Amino acid sequence: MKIEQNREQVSAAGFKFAVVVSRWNTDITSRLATGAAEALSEAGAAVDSVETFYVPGAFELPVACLRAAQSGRFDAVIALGVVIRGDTPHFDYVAGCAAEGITRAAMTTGIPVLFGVITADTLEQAIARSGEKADNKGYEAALSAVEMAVLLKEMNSRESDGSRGKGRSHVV
Ligand code: INI
Repeated sequence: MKIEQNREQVSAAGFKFAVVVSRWNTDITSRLATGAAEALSEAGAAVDSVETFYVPGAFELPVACLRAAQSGRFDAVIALGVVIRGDTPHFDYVAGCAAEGITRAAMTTGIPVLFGVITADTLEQAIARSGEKADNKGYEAALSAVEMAVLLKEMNSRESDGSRGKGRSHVV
């Protein structure tokens, strides 16, 4: 059974975002950064509400994302990178550590840290996933960042309203 998921139109106005970009394979990651910026702008994020940080490679994304998430200055952090499979197990280490570390940054801080990292077998696949709009992993991750920022704000406000347990089964 296929479950259809329609993304709600949510506004990024009033939220702050950190975008952490890996410089490894800059041709691709700069396209991801452009896609993320486009999605945030379309969602209504102010230009000065987005800060961008650069790291050498995807392996370094987790510590920079953790720092951004810990700072208390951002409602969501967007990690962007590309890891392309070679003939060595390096791919598995870099991609695995990036995924695990990014997850841990979110789970230890409670701040959404979005996984805008392409893991591809070939450069061609990576190029295809750094195209326009929905074909751009940065664009997609940024839309998810906005959605998560809105969701957590809503969850926080319901909690402070004391509306827990009043029979609402889901938040959005
Ligand atoms: N970093 C990437 O972001 N993508 C890769 O494909 C990649 N490969 O294949 O090696 C890569 N390696 C560098 C790594 O992220 C670290 O920067 C480096 O190991 C220093 O810690």
